[in-house]
Amino acid sequence: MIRKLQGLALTSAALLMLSGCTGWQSALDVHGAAAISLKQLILLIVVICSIVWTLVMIALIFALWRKRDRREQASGIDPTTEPRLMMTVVAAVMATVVVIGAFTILSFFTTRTLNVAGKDDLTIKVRGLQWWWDVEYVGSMPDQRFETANEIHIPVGKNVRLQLEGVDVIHSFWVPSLAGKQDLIPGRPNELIIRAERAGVYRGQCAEFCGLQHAHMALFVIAEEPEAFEKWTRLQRQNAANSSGPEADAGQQAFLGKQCAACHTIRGTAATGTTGPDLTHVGGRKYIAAGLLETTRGSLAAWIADPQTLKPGNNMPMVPLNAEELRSISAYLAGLK
Ligand code: HEC
Ligand SMILES: [Cu+2]
Repeated sequence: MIRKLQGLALTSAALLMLSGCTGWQSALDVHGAAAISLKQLILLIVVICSIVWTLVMIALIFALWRKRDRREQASGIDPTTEPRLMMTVVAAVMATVVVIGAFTILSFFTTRTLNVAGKDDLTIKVRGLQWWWDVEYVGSMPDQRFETANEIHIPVGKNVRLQLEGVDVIHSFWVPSLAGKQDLIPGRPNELIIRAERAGVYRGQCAEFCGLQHAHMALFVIAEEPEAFEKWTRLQRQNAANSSGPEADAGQQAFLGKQCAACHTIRGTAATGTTGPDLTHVGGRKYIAAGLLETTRGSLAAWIADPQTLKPGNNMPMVPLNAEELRSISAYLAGLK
């Protein structure tokens, strides 16, 4: 009975671990150029190391076996086998040097393919803050510039240069299906080129412990066909939608009248704060609070009513609102598509 239970526990633990290898956030489920070459490298290293391990184990068992056969012979080293022993040791040392040398060369060339000196089609600035991602599309003209948060749209098959910088502490940008990790360090800009080979939503996560809500610092890369991407950028460049209806109007008034506007920007209104995410098109994003909640009118209301219970320690204070204000503000923000 206990055996059975142990077996069951082991199997389910193994399955649980393996289930981490697929899905929208896995270094083994790859859809980006960099992630593909990293996966090839790691598979190659695992296969070669497995072969080496098996050979060593066979040699060890063989040696133990022979020793048992000869235990009766009291003699020490047999002079006839000594040269052979020497040869074996030299061969093993050489094989080790060759394998490690090959790994070094392969890693070097793989790292070169991740080179940020390559050509890019689009540049995006990504700033890491406790505990969300500020995303700025730079563009060649000032009117092409816009900001969003926690969600990066990119066109499929294009090289996208990410300029990464930490604002408060060190964070790390990691979207396992697309590329390796890159740190965001205050005062020292880093770069990373990502390219998605297939349309889809890829989840990423801050990969450097950055404080209390480090685990709630997710981001999403949405790779789209070029037309869909163009459509999205055109929409993002626009100012916030004119509030539709009396409830949203009241919501806008309440938003601008409270502290919200001191921390958040809604382009096209008097709200120009920069401490928190740009909310110009917040209703069109899949998630709020860096992957914590799916964006719905209800989750917006829950967040605004009490951000400190949902994400303790985050930098948005609880702003006292009456029920009417809470209702209208969440209606207004949900409508900002
Ligand atoms: C002191 C600055 C500050 C004030 C005041 C403030 N916020 Fe925030 N807000 C933030 C920060 C910082 C975040 C990001 C929190 C996180 O994800 O860790 C945030 C996140 C949000 C989000 C989620 C956005 C997203 O895309 O993730 C919404 C919606 C929001 N705030 C609405 C409001 C409203 C409405 C008010 C006024 C009632 C308000 N905020 C007041 C700083 C502030
Ligand atoms: Cu972080």
